[in-house]
Amino acid sequence: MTNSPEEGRIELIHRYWTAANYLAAGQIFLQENPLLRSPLGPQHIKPRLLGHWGTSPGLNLVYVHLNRLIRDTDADMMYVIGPGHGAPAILANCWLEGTYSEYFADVPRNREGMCRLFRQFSTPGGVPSHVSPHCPGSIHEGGELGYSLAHAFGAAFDNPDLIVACVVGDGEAETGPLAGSWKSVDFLDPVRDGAVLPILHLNGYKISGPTVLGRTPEDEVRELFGAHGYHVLWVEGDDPIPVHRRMYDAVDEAYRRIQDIQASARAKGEARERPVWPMIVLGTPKGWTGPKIVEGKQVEGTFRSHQVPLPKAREDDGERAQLDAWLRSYDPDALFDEEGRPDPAFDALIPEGEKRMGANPHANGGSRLVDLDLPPYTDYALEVPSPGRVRAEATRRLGEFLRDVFRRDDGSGDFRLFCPDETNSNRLGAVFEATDRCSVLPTRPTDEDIGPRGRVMEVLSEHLCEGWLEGYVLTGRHGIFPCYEAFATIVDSMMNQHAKWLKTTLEVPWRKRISSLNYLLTSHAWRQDHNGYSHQGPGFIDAVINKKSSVTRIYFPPDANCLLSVMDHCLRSRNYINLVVAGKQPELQWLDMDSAREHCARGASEWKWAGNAAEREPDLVFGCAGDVPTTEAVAATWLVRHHLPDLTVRLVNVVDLMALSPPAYHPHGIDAGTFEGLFTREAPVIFAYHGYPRIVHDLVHGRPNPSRFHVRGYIEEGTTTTPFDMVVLNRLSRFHLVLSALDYLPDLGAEGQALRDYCEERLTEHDLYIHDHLEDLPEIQEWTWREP
Ligand SMILES: Cc1ncc(C[n+]2csc(CCOP(=O)(O)OP(=O)(O)O)c2C)c(N)n1
Ligand SMILES: [Mg+2]
Repeated sequence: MTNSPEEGRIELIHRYWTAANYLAAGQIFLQENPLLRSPLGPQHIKPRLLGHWGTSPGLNLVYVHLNRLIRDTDADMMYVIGPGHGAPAILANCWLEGTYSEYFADVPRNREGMCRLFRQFSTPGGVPSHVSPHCPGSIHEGGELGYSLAHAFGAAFDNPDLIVACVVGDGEAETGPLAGSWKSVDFLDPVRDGAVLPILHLNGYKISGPTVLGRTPEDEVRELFGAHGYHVLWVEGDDPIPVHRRMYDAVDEAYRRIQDIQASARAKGEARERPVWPMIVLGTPKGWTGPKIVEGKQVEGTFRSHQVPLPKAREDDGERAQLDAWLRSYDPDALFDEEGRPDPAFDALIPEGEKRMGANPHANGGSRLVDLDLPPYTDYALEVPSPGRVRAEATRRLGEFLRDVFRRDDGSGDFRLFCPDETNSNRLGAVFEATDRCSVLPTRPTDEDIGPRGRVMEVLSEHLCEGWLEGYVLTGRHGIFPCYEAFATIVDSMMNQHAKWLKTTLEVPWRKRISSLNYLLTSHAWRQDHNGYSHQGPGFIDAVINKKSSVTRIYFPPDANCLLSVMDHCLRSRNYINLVVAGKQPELQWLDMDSAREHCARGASEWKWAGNAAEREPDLVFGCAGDVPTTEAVAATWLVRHHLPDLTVRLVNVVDLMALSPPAYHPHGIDAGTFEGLFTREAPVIFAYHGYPRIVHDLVHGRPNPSRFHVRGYIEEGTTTTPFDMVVLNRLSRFHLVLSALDYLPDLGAEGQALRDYCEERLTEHDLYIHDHLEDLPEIQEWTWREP
């Protein structure tokens, strides 16, 4: 049963909404005269009219009704806005509730502050047009549509008392990631987690056309969401007061249903049956209360209200008069006092302190962040008595470390692993000794390691893994995303948006640093033994490289001990996107733990045991980054030393890819002296690289004589073939590296020619052998390092 609100309360809600609508419109149009105390002139209107009106009235409506609910129930609520282009609405509400002026003292809650609020919106030196990090209470800018619901669920995980209200645009609902996000509810444990209240904003339109759900019959929309596991509360209309009444009841009922689900599950310690969570469908006109007709065309209630409904208001007298009439229709004198302060009656709808959605601490996640309790990674050290003699699966070792991160959880529950169904395949399965895969759906006896309390979030959607993890870290927790390397590019764009968010937060002083977004790219291009060409693609590295250097780090640990050292570092770091690329297959191990730690701290170093140039300037340098390329480069070093003992050769391994770049481009770039100490000024450098080769050329631009760098990497050759054939097909094999070296060294006469012939013969032999025996030559499979 809901209590029918008193009419006075509905009236107050309506007036508050009206004030927010006025403030939203004011931000889009006005630079002066914020309260319309004089007739509107062209000089009061901004020269460039930018922003989005259409979605704003709906976002305002939701905001005031959530405020009312918080006032009545003391609920802890966050507001995630899918149509983030509706920032004028959110900024208006933050200003009304006072949080805006607390964060930005130069925008006080009076006439002067209102003028600043208007003038700064979408103007140089001002604030962006979307719900960016500058906006109090935001964890989601909503610029690129599709991720709101995933972020909302990520925020709700492990926050049992939090309700995340999430507006989903009906246009946004057409995106793949959003359409795939509804199932998140099957991973939400009502005992342990908070709740998400999705609000589908069915305003019928996107930028210039109708939306699919906007033209779908109501019963089908209800069935669709019913099947996803939601109880739909339908609020529709274009007459404000009846809509307010319905919305008032709907948020009450949604809250009551959330409380019931949680109370009953928490009393029993588990959800005995699949909970049916509430959601609201809000069907109100796009651009509601705005201009009805402009130049003979209907604007209110259509796509034409999406951006600026009166684009010529400054120069065109008719449009300006229409703007004047529109803004005055809200009657600002009745909403704000002489000094421009909001009517004190509104205080009855503003939640207290941190209960205001603009001040919710979860939305400034760094303010709640607690360091992860990590076991000493050195306890997981792999015994490496001498370099290049034992083989091990690096990720399996890491899995044991991660298992114990879960085990050390003292109940605070702030670490999760997000993975598209590949935890075992990526050889991280040890984590299942400590926790389950998470699911609240029924299980079968044949299932393994699955339950509602699991901390491994396995869902076959890279978008969801990414979106949940982002929401989780943005609200002050920690996580890791192991992913098949080739399929990380699915979330390329999401990573891009997160990088922009992180970069921007550095410009917002009150935003506290959050934990880093940690990717482990494994099952990588070189060892896709089962899957072949479709699974071979190192492109995600290139995507990360191009992001702002202040927020990106890229690591290629060559073996298990280096992987442990790197991952420990990443899990302690703040505000970065950390990309760690490491294979899962048995590979040669190079460094004991002490050497690994030192090597990783340097970012790049000479492996003196491999070369013979310790005290001399080398004639030739082999560089390498990535586990498989490292093996080839070490083997190439051996070949050169064995066949050309008079030549001096050095091997340099790079763990921290950005070490290669000049420090001006990336803070991890090693200084010129160290760079030359490794790679010399003159010697040819044959570089074996894990990904697309051009990247290394790009990174060493600005280093001495960059044209002496000759890079071998993945050149889009591949199929289901042997591991060594992969490096042969891509011309990265030890033999190709040696051949390349011979091309760039001075003529070595008969000795050089003999080595060239030897390498070519080995390549021919390889080709014949694998076609005959369907596996690599024993001397390749069993190759280990020994003194040349
Ligand atoms: C992924 C993506 N594609 C395209 C756009 C461009 N765009 C901005 S707003 C918008 C329409 C959004 O419609 P809807 O979600 O219904 O929001 P409304 O403004 O109607 O509330 C589009 C297509 C975008 N921001 N993101
Ligand atoms: Mg819409």
